[in-house]
Amino acid sequence: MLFRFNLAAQMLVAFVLAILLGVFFGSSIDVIKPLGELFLRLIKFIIAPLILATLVVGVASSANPKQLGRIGAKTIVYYLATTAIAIIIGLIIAFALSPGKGLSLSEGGEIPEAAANEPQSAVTTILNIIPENPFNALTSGNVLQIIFFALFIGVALTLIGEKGLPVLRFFEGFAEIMYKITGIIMKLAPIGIVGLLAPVIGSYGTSVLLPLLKVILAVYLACLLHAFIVYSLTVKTFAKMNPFNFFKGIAPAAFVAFSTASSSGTLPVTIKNTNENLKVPNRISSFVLPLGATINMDGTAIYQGVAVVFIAQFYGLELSFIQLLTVVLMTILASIGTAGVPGAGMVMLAMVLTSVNMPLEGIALIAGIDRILDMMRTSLNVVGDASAAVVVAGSEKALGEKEAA
Ligand code: DAS
Repeated sequence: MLFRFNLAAQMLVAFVLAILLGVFFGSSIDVIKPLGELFLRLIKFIIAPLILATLVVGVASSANPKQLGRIGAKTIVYYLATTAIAIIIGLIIAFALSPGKGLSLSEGGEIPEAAANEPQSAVTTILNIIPENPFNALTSGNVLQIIFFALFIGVALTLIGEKGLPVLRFFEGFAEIMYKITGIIMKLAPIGIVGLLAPVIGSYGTSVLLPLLKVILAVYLACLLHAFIVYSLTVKTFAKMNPFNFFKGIAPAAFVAFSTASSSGTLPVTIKNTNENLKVPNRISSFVLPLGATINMDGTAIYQGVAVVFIAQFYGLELSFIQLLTVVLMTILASIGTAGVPGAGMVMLAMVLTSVNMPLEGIALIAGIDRILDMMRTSLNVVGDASAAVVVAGSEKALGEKEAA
C-alpha cells in the first residue's frame, strides 16, 4: 500500500512515523540507526561519480560562450550572477533566523568526527583544491579536488571540439546513469528518514522540530525575496516587463514545479508559459530553458546555504569567512550539477557539507522535511529559468517577435 503513494507522501509519512517512534521509544530507537546509516552511505557512495559526470556535462554544455554565441554568453552570465545573489540572500536570512541556535546539542553534544577537523587557512584551503593526483581525489572522495578535475575536463572538452565528442558522449551517458541511481536512492529516502530522524527525536526530544519549522521559514522567505526582488528588477530592467505580468505569466509552471518538485518534469510547461504568456521566441526559450533546468537552480542554492548554516549551528560549529565563501562557490557549482529531479538538491548538499567539513549526519535533521523544501526551491528554480529567457530575449529586442513559419 505504502509504495502506491508518490515519494512525497512516503517522505511525509516517514517524517511523522520517525517522530512517533522517537517519542514512544526514546533513545532505545537507536536500534534502527543502521537504516539511516544505510541511506547516508548510499548518498556518500554516489557523490564522487555524480559530481564528476554532472559537472563535466554541465560545464561542457555551457562553458564555451563563443560556441554558444551572444545568447549563450548572456544566459550563462545571468545564471551564475542570479545564483550567487540567491545564495547570499539565503545565507543572510539563515543567519537572521538562526534556526539551529540554542539547540541541546550545541552544549557539548557529540560532534561527528568529520566536523572536528580544524578550520584551514585560506591559502591551504585554496591549494588543497588542486589535486596532486586526480584519480586519488576520486577514490578518496575529495569533493573540492573532484570539482577542480571536472571543471578542467569540461572546459578542455569545449576547447578540443570534435575530437572530444566521444568523451563528452561518455560523460553524458555517465551523468544519465548517475541521475538514475540518484532516483533509485531517493526511493529509499523514506526508510532513511525514519532511520535518521527517529534516533534524533529519541535523543533530543521533539524540541528539535521547532528549528525545522524555522528552516522551512528561512528557505521559503529567502526564495520569495529572491523572486520578488531580483527577478522583478531583472525583467523590469532588461526586458521592460511589468513584474506582475511576468509572475502571472509563469505562475502555471511555478505551481507545477511546486507540486512535482522536478524542474525537468516541469520543463514542457515552463517552455509553453514562457513562449505564450511571456512572448519569448522559441529560438531563445528552447536554448535557455533546457539549459536552465539542468544548470540553473537558485532555489537549490538558497536551500543549501540555509541547510549548511542550520547544521553548523545545530552542532555548535562556527563557519569562518573562508568557509562561507566556499559555501557560496560550492552551492553555485552544486546547482550546476544538481539534476532537475525530486530530492537531487539534498544529495548534492552532501558535497557542500563535505567541502566545509560539516558532518553529513546533519542531513538526517532535514531529510524529513526535504520534500517541503524541495517544492519551493524547485518552483524558484523554474521561475529563475523563465526570468533568464525573458531577460535574454529583452536584451535581444526579441520579445514578441514573429516566429519564423
Ligand atoms: N528538485 C530539484 C529540481 O527539480 C531541485 C532540488 O532538489 O534542489 O530542480
